[in-house]
Amino acid sequence: MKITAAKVIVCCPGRNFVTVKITTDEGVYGIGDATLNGREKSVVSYLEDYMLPALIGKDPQRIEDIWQFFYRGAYWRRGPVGMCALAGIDTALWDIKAKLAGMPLYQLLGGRSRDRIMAYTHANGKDIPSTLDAVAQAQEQGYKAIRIQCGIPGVASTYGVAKEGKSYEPADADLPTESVWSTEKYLNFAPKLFQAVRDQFGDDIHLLHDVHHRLTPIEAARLGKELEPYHLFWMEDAVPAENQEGFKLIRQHTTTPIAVGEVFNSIHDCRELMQNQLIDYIRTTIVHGGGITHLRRIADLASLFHVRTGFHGATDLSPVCMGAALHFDYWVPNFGIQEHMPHSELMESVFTRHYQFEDGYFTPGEAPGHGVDINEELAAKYPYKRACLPVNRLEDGTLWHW
Ligand code: KDG
Ligand code: MG
Repeated sequence: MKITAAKVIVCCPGRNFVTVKITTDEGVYGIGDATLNGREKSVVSYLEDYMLPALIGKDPQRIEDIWQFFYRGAYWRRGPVGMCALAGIDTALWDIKAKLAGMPLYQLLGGRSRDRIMAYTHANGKDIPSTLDAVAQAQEQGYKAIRIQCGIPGVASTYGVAKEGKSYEPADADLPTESVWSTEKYLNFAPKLFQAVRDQFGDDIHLLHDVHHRLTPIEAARLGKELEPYHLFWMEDAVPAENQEGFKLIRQHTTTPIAVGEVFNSIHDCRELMQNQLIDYIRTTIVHGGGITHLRRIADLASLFHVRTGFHGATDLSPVCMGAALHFDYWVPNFGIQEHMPHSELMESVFTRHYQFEDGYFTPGEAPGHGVDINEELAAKYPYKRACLPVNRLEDGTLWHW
């Protein structure tokens, strides 16, 4: 069996998505997500200029060998662009293999380890009352786990808070816009927010929170400690993870569970955090982590250290990634939770899916493969439109982490 064609489909049905499509001489094809938010075209070039030409003629059933060919063979390994490109190919190959086997992908991975997949969604508002309304709305939709983000009094714009009447989408401008950050105002405010949520909704709901890399380790330690009474499911990305020693300091001070890794792209980014038991949830998902082949290794390593998966699932990960992730979640023994930010109706007309949501939980569907397809004719009507993520400055103008 041979790969006869491999191409990239770029479309923007409300936001940019990069999809790899691989076709075989037996007519079976597979697709994979290779979207890297705000840097989509770099991945397209990596794929079109270097990887896809080398795929033609290869046996699509040799997923492992193809993965090693592109990983070891790149010489300059790892990195977000290369690993996203590799993920697009790897996911498409798993899709092909599962279709050839006539099985849903989760069966090929080893069968399901659970009946349904718990997902969390986002609730955000410009102030505490509107955030509480958003939590109530998410609960009405069935979610049992909710990520809470809120505007900070005295700070003009805050990460995770949607513009009036719109759903949250950070890559919203042709060139990066600037937002403002105040650690002091945030740290003073965050416990009040969670107090208000627990007061209104009680203990029978999982609460999550994303700090989006903005604190230093000792500040994160303070936040984790002050949020302990509200029993968070997790505190996410409290610090930038380049300095992994910092996680020791956080761990020494708080029992609030720690999630990290949506910007990681390799097992080497999280190995020491896991081995030292400094984290509880690993966020790296299929599109950013080199595909299913590499995520299996990350999840297996994690399982040795009581670390569970909590896959990133923002809207910049296409429905193709979501579909593949849900098959993975259904199988992986050390599953924790799956993030879900709903894609728009338009996005879901371009990408058709078999996964289903009911009462706070997903199932991946029984179609052979990962169950997500792309309507290429429709996709062609929505061409790429550059959109960048913002940058962040402290109140005195210092450039900070976004
Ligand atoms: O592209 C950036 C987004 O994916 C990110 O800001 C979303 O942090 C995020 C999350 O936890 O969903
Ligand atoms: Mg995050």
